[in-house]
Amino acid sequence: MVTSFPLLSYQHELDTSPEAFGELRPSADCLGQPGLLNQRLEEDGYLFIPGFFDRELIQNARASVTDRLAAEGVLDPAFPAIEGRCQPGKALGFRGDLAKQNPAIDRVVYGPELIGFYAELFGESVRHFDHTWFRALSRGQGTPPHCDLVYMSRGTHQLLSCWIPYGEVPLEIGGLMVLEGSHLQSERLKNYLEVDVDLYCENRPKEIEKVKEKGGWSHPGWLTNNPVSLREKMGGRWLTTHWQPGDFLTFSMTLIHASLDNQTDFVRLSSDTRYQRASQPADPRWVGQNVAGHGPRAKQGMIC
Ligand SMILES: O=C(O)CCC(=O)C(=O)O
Ligand SMILES: [Fe+2]
Repeated sequence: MVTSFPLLSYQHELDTSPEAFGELRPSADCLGQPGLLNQRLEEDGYLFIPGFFDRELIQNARASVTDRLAAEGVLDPAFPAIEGRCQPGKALGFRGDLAKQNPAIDRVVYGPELIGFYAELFGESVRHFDHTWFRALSRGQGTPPHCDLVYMSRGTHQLLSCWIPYGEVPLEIGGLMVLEGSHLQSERLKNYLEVDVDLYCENRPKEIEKVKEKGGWSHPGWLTNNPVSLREKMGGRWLTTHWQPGDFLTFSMTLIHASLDNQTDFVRLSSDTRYQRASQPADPRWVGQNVAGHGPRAKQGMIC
């Protein structure tokens, strides 16, 4: 992929040479062929399905969010809200609230198209987590490299994340990227993949204070803040794409991923949601009407 400007991820300039950076492999041609889809998922650790959703569904969901942001006064009133232009200096970030009581987002993430996709992939009925992660990232913001397992490992590990952009996300607005082949390096990442951010050591007073009493995490969850040196160590390329409304990416719990930084005044809107086989146990932190999440009910002590 040729870029005419430096790409940043967590403020590090990415090496965009062909050995270090490339395009996600599309798998839309495998839809309707679960055997092939599963084979791809095993090989790549992800499935990138461009143009999966009807654009109108995505546009409705985007409008529901940009209307809320406009009402908050976060967007520049000189432009239509749907454009999502931020007022300079207004930082956004993790905004799970934007997906709450939001039927237009629910329609996308738990609607028949995506649930049907997972039912076919899993070969049985599907359960999704009851929490919808939602992000509204503004200039300078991005996500450092991590695997999702450290946040959701108390049920089946045959769980898949789904990342959906709400609107076009060119490289300078900064969408998701995955580290090629990293799902095949779990042995090397063993210590990291065993982390559960809500577990603390009962025999370490500092951890009791930090996690149980103050509600913090035993580990930041990130593998590192530096996507450039991580890639040099692990090998593979950082893979991403110029995202279009209608695209989605689903990936496994042990695939390292991160995002490009937003270098514009347009807000980057995306959801991430989780799906598994209904017959397998689900991480109790993410099930129910009022999920425990990473809150006080999720904290668990153990003797280390
Ligand atoms: O949207 C992002 O920046 C990060 C998303 C992510 O980590 C995920 O989908 O699991
Ligand atoms: Fe993630």
